[in-house]
Amino acid sequence: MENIVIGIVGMSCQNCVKGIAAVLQALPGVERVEVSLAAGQASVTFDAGRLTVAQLRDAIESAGFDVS
Ligand code: 9UX
Repeated sequence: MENIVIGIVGMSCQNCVKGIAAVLQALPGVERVEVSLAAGQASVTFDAGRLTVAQLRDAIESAGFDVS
């Protein structure tokens, strides 16, 4: 398992946090997701054999947020 912290721009409330967490959690290969509104970032533990960091970033952007 690999862990990455991705900066997220545009989260304004806890529903944003929940939405991003749900989108990331739904990707096959994602094991653990922690999204922080205060820190503006997501910490994701994932199986690098099944998923790339680019796919994680794409999923966040598809949900309507910018990745920093
Ligand atoms: Mo809260 Mo986020 O009303 O797009 S869900 S700002």
